[in-house]
Amino acid sequence: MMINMKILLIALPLTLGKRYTEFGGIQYPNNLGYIASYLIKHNYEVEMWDYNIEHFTEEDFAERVKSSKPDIVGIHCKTPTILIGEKFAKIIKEVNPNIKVIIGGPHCTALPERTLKEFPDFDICVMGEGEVTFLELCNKIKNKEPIEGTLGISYRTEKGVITEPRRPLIKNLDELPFPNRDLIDMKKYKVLAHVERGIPRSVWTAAEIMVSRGCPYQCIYCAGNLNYGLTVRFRSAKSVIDEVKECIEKYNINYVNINDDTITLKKDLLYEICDSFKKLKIKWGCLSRVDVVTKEMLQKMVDCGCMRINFGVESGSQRILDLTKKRTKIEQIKRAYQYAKEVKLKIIDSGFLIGQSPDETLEDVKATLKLMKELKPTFASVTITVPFPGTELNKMLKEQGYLGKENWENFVMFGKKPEWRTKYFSSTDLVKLQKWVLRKYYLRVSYIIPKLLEIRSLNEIKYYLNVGIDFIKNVVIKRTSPA
Ligand code: B12
Repeated sequence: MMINMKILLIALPLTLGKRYTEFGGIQYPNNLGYIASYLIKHNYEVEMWDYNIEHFTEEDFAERVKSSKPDIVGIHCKTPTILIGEKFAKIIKEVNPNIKVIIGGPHCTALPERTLKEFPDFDICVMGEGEVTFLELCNKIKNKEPIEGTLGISYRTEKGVITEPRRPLIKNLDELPFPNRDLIDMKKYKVLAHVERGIPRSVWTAAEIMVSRGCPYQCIYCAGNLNYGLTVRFRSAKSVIDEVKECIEKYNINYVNINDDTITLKKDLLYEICDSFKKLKIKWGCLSRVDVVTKEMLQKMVDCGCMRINFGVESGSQRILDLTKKRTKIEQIKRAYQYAKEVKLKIIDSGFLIGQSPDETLEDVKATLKLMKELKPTFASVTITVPFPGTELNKMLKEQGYLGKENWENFVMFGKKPEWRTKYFSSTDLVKLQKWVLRKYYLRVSYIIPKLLEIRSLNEIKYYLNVGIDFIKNVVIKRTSPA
């Protein structure tokens, strides 16, 4: 006889009970969406809650778990949400200690044993790609079989924590069902400011899509490749387009947000996807490195509806780009921006980092600001580089004695005081520099006036007003003492 088991999947917010600032993004949790689809395909009953879009109290949560009656709860935890994960797990165990709490995501992938030792209410950590491992775990738990030998997990035994070898990666990503988007009402994401900067949810109904998994680069601060390694696996254009068509039909989306580290790595695939986007008349945006784009490529993208690109520039100092193994040149950065402007890409968003190398000096930060002003991106995010577990930066700061307490909730890119320092900057300096660079970039007539002139609708006015207010609250007023 088939025993039905219920699986509950939970996405966590960065701060309990607090609203996000308007300049951070929230997206449908595709990671859990993928796991949900895979489980449903194998006949499990799945429920999914995203606490980024729902307000709740601890009592509400306990009540909800009581009435949902899951057998297994899977929680996605990043480093700064791991403490909230433990809080949730504790409540779950208080409701019913027999519910298995399984966590996944980049934090426990980097530190499986330590996570289980630090947080007593997690039963099992899943490392890396989760679909197959989680299904195998559910099957074993359902059949009351031992979980020993399950690849890609870490778990407690009487003899201590055991970590099994990592599971080989899924060879053909097209075999995975599309992430489930029915378990949470997609409309609920409309309450949030934007999909990404410049794409207000009041104007755009978006779906996030992943075309590939993995990144061949090894920037010292990035935790991205812990999951999928350095080999990039791509889906076929057909699979991607079928998913987009499904999103248009079912959710009436008019924007696709491609979340890959660098979709521009594979030109043929990109062009095939571009052609289909054009036929579907869908607008879209993506991330890219500066060294892989050509003018012809950007032109093609714009012709096929691309209205936003996010370049990870990181620094205006070649010395720092080299030290952090970014493998880009300042000249390539300038060229990519020149091309993007020539082809009239509507939104050029850009990431810049502070404290990305222990050796960064004030001169390097000034070079970053100088480059920002020269490139004039539509938006510039300036974040404090977080030494996430498993990254080379984490190792370097630790070895050099610059990493203080590891209070994980403070491992965020903005809004908290870092628990680390670099050779030349204290943690307070890092925050001051971040805000200084942001103010110097945004609070200029030459930035503000053209931006105001671009606004075309009431919804856009509302959006930019909210973003502006948040900027003033967080960057201008709270100059030196972050929340
Ligand atoms: C898209 C993205 C976002 C989106 C959406 C994130 C989301 N829905 O979770 C947005 C913009 C909202 C976002 C926000 C943040 N992000 Co982000 N994000 C990414 C990005 C670019 C891709 C992630 C993705 O969608 N991958 C595709 C899915 C399919 O893969 P996946 O997430 O890895 O999930 C698989 C496995 O990890 C595993 N798995 C994951 N969860 C679970 C849970 C269970 C139970 C199981 C069994 C398995 C499992 O199975 C999944 C399927 O195989 C990555 C970079 C990267 N290359 O990974 C950074 C990344 C994940 N983000 C990062 C960070 C730090 C953040 C923020 C904390 C930033 C901040 N504000 O300070 C916030 C946190 C928001 C939150 N509440 O969690 C870090 C995480 C590092 C770390 N150790 O924590 C990364 C790695 C980038 C980096 N800096 O190195 N992010």
